[in-house]
Amino acid sequence: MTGSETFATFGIGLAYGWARHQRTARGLLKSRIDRGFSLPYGQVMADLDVAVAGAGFAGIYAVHAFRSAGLTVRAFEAGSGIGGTWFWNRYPGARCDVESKDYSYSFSPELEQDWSWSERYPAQPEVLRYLNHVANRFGLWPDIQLNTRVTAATWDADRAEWTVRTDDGASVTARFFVSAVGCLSAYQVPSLPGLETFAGPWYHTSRWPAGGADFTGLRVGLIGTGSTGIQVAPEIAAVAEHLYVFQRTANFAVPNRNRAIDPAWETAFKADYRSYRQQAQGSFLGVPIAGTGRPALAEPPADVQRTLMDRWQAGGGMPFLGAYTDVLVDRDANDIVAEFMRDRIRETVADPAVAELLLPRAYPVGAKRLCQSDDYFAMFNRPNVTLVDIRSAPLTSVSARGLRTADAFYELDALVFATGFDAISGALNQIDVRGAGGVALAETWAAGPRAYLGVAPAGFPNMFIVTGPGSPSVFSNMVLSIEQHVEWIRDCVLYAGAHGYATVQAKPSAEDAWMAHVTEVAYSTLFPLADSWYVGANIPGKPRVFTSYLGGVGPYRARCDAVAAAGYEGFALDRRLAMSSSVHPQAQLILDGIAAAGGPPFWELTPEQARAIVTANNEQIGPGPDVASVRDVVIPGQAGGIPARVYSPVPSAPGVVVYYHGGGWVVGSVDGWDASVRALAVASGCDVVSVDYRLAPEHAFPAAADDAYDALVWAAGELADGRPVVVAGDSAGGNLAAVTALRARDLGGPTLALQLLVYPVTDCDLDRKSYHEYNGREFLVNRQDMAWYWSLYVPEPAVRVNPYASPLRAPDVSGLPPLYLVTDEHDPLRDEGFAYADRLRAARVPVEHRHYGSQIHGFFSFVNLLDDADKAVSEAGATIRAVVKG
Ligand code: NA7
Repeated sequence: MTGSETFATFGIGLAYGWARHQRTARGLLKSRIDRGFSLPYGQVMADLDVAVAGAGFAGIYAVHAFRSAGLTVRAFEAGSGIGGTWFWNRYPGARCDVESKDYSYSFSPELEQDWSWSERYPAQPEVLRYLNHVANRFGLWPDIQLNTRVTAATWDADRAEWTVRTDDGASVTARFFVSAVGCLSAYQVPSLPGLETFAGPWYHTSRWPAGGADFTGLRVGLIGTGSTGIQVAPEIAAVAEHLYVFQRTANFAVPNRNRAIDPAWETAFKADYRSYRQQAQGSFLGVPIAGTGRPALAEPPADVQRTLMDRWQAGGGMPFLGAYTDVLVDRDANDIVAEFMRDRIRETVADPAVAELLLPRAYPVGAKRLCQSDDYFAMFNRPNVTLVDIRSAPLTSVSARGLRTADAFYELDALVFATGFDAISGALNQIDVRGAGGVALAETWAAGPRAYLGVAPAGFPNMFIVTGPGSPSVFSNMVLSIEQHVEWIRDCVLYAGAHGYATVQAKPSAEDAWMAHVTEVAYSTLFPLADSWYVGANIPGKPRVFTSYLGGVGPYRARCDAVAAAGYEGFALDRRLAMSSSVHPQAQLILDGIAAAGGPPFWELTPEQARAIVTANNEQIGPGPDVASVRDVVIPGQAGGIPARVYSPVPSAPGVVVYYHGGGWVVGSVDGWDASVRALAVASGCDVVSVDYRLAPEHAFPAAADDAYDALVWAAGELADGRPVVVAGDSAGGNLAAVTALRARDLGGPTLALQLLVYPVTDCDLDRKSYHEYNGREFLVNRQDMAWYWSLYVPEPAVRVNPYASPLRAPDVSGLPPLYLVTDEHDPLRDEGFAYADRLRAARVPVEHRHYGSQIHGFFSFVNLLDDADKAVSEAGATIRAVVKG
């Protein structure tokens, strides 16, 4: 501490400090503290641990997985129901192209046994029923907020938390932000001139009216012949007077051979569901497909035709394309399969001219999503269906009565757009996501979306994307990939908590390397050859980048697991806050006061002079809150009576806190710490004994430590009388509390419920980084002050390594009481606090750590002056309350 006569500007601090004091710190407590030590680190009290955008398959499971891990979570969903893409895509004929036995959660063996699918390929209503069943079964509704669209998410580096804003005008803070908005959520309607003038109704398949649309007797124009268009077309053709299918690109489609699930088959299959799921996890697509394992080009052509026909008859895209190993990497092999499929179209469609138009030739089969349908091609044999080629004569405009192409006009009563999505990045780019330095995600992704391992975008700390760009996502069984991502993210969040990291962020170099790998793998296949939504080609102006990982689900999972096992390789994990250089304005007022007062530094004063300054300064804090009783006692110590003051907030408090004030073992006093100790008594609801231990240099080490221990023995015996006991202290007092906890363990002394250490001195090494950061700088305590204090408390340097002076040096810290650690950023003692937490964690001692990123050494005592002091005392008190209640 620099030697000012008083804090010159405390007058200002005092004026508003009093006003704040009226509302007390007690109201600041939130539910988090009730969970005791489930979260070992949290420098701020964010509203949530995890905020999730979206409640489709990913968001629903995220709620369950995070919550089951003891984290607080809320998912915000724009829809009036859960289900995401399965909520919105309720057009007739909507059906999953992955089998129901695969396209379902695997996390709960009970769930997979209880639920019965009715069909091989589930239709949209059944998928939605399933998801609602899951939400009901696992009681997820309280943590899902419907009808609420996430509009913005902003990273706050000072607090290491996200502020997530929603379209109802509300906002919530969360330590982690998880996007579960899905890969195919942002639908696109082509900009056709005159669409607004169309007299009839028009629909996009992805925003289908909940009540359905009636096309009976209407002339309907359908634009789009991808998976969706192919599914909806036969449904419309069945009721419409006439259906015009406007085709820009002819697509491949395999039969579904959809059928009802046979109960006997189901029973047999479910008997070994677990091992099936395991196979799926290690498979290429997230579905165990039995391929031949051979290249088509190495097989006799007749055998290839037979195999393809067998699989065509069996139905399903994955087994068909997965028959041979070279179909998606060798154009000649691909051509064999493509020609086989064209033959099937020729066989099915009666009119050769129409068949010819339907033959896909523009891209290798599989390089666009392979469509599945049992009745699409046959539909063109109906007299009320017309195929319109808009490749040769493109759509030009819409008028009130219909659609105009370059060479004709089509009179229409209704229009249906099955024109797809701004895939992978579209939905996330609709949210104003701002990461480190306020940089927008959309800006970062201007050249194409990217994320390390497809899950963590560099520059966006504590943000994860479920099935993001660079992950297998749409090239896999989405449900399985969603589960893998959510579980990986959950484990990463827990790891950060367990190791005291405030932030987790992908390193740009790791992201670059990963995306280069993603690109390299993609370009070893035929996929980039198609103008597909996979590469963003369907959205005008979108950069053409292939952003899905084609290395396979199993290898990808292994890579993710290896990254985690290596301590999250490629991620920067940081204990402190990113923008830690700024001092809180309230604390700055205090520092300004010291600077304005001038005067010699502490270490040039005598201890008496320094004590006089501390006493005068602390008087500026003002009185603490009233308590039921205060009494001065003298504790019998081995070296004589130890004065102490007992604060009782209520007549019969549930526990006892033995408190050791700070002041470098030299300058502190019970009187000087009166306000903050009162506040702690009120916040904890416990009796607090503030110990007037002997000071140095009159009484050098181990006098203070001996008094501290004697006071504990007295408090635990005489005062507590069976009630739980906690030791606590700040700065040098934190040292005494830590040492007392060590001694109690070593000597078989009183059992402690908790040790509350506030920016404690844990080691005599004055060369840690934080000591050099605060070397000679104008802060309440700097490196020179600490050297001076040590020289008075333990004059002989060789003795300072004694664990009862430097508890960090204790050979063994296991079996110590749980630690609640408070640290601050602008503090030479910062790093030794972190080091102590690390050591205790490594010894499996429960640790909860709150770090105040903009605070200064000593802040905990300035209860009337600093909001953070009120908050810190309040949080610590609440933890003590929880601990003593058991
Ligand atoms: P897709 O597969 O992107 O299909 C969209 C269709 O719409 C496709 O035929 C497009 O033709 C056509 N389209 C898109 N824009 C236009 C314009 N401006 N004019 C004419 N035609 C256009 O979307 P889906 O909804 O079918 O399927 C998306 C995924 O959902 C699917 O892959 C499955 O994974 C589930 P194009 O081929 O671009 O010439």
